[in-house]
Amino acid sequence: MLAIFSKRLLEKLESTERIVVFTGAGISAESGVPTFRGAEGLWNKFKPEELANFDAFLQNPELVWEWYKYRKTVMKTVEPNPGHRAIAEMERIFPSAIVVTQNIDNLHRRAGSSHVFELHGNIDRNYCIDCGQPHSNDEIFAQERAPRCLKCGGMVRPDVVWFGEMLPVDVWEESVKAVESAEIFLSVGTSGVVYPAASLPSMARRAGAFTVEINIEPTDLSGSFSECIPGKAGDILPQLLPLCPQRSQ
Ligand code: BJW
Ligand code: ZN
Repeated sequence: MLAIFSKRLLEKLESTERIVVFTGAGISAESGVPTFRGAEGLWNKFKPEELANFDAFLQNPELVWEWYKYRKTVMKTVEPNPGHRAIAEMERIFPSAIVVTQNIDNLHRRAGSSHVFELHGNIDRNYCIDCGQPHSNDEIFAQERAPRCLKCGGMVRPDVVWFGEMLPVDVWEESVKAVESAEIFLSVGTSGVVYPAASLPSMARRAGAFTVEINIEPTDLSGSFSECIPGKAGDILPQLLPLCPQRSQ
């Protein structure tokens, strides 16, 4: 579908150096990674409170690991899509472009983005909750049941951020710094319901950024953006790219 971009956005792009792209599960939907919420969301089938918090993990590690092993397997088979690639391309136009993502799927890095802040961890990493020993996915998959630490026998968990857990402090602080100095802030494919990540768009706007939401449907946060562009990330972003300054010269 042909996207129409506002004059205001195109003018902003002409004069901008600092751009932050904030992403959620929607950017990876077109790669075949299920989103969390919505009609096709993961949590129509699984309850978040059963799976994405530490107490649930302690009570039912087998169930939680079944879910994560399934998702690790899915993520091995998927590839970055045109949305991820367009964001990576932006680095050629805006060398200081930063991606702040809630996703744990590695697809931004695999698409070529080099400045990626992962707010909710990374599904490729695992660690022992007792001694901190990292464990590779091969070590995880070699164990049929919920994996145990090869060093101390403790429980191993995926290195992702569950409800009630702090985001990695350094990643959060760097993200806030980038967001507060952004001139353009693009929010792509997130429902904006999970905090503190969902506070970043309003933080950007308060600090003076021109903020844009790209989503297939309105979100709780839509009213707080400078403008909203309805549509799929993989459609909209590749159309926006050639309109960025250096590429049109
Ligand atoms: C497309 C598209 C296409 C589709 N193109 N678009 C009460 C009030 C306020 C806050 C709280 C509260 N009670 C608890 C809290 C805090 C809690 C929270 O926010 N809860 C709310 C749900 C109420 N937050 C936390 O606990 C966080 N930590 C924290 O606050 O620490 C401080 C603290 C410490 C101690 C005690 C208390 C507080 C941690 C949050 C961790 C979130 N973790 C997860 C799981 C990660 C691991 C894993 O993947 O397994 O992160 S939850 C899940 O949601 C995941 C995501 O990153 C996150 C956000 O989801 P996202 O990306 O927005 O996906 P969806 O599915 O929701 O949306 C997809 C969107 O894409 C939709 O809008 C579609 O329309 C769109 N879309 N296709 C464009 N092609
Ligand atoms: Zn251990």
